[in-house]
Amino acid sequence: MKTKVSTGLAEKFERDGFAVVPDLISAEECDKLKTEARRMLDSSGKPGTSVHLHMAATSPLFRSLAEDVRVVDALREVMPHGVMFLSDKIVYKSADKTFATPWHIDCFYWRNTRPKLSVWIPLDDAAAENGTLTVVPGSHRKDWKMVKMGLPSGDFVNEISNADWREGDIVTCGIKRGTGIIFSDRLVHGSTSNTAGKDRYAIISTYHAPAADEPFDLDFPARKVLVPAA
Ligand SMILES: O=C(O)CCC(=O)C(=O)O
Repeated sequence: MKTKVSTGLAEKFERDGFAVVPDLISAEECDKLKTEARRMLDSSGKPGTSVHLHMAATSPLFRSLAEDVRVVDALREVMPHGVMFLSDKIVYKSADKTFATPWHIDCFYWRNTRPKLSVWIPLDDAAAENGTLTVVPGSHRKDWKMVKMGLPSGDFVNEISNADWREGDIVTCGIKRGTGIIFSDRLVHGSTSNTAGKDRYAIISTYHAPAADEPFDLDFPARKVLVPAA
C-alpha cells in the first residue's frame, strides 16, 4: 500500500488556522475562471456589490473547481472526517471597488452550525497594493466579538469589536494567482484595500464535514459530499 507523504498542511492549519497551498491551479485556469466570473457578474451580479454567490450551482467551470482533485486532496489533509462542499462565491476588487474587507471571522455568518473552512484562491496575483487577504495567525483559538458595520456596497456586515493584535501579528498574503489559502472559519481575516487600481478577483469555496443537512445548509443548492465520512 502506498503511504501518502505528509505536506505538513494539517500541522500548519492546526497551529496557525490557515495553510498556503502554492500553485493549486494554473495561470490558464485562472484566466478561464476570471472570464467566467466576469460573465456571471455581468449577467446576474447585483449592481454595486463586489460579492457574488452560488457560482457552482450554475457554472460547470466553477463546479469543477469546487470538486477538483487537487483541491480535495489538500482538504483531505485537514479534514479527517470527510469533505462536503457547501458553497462558493467571488469577491472582487478593482479600480472602483477599492474597499478593504473588514476584520472578521466567517463563523459569525453561520452561527450554531458545524465547523467549516474555506479555500481562498486569487485569480490575479494578489499583493498588499491590490487588496490581498490578511490573516492573524493563531487567532482561530480565541473568542471574538462582532459588531455590525456597513460597507457602502453592503457586502460585509460584521466586524470584530475586541481586536487585540498588533501590526506585527498580521500576515499580508502576497501570493501568485492560483495559489490556495485554506483557512478556518474561526480565523481572523480581512484584506488590504486596492490602491493599485488593478483587478483582484478571488474565489472562496466553503466546505464542512459530511452530515445530515442542517436548516442553514438548505440555502446552498450546490452542496455535495466529496469524501464520505470515514
Ligand atoms: O477576498 C476578500 O477580500 C476576503 C473575503 C472574505 O474575507 C470572506 O469572504 O470571508
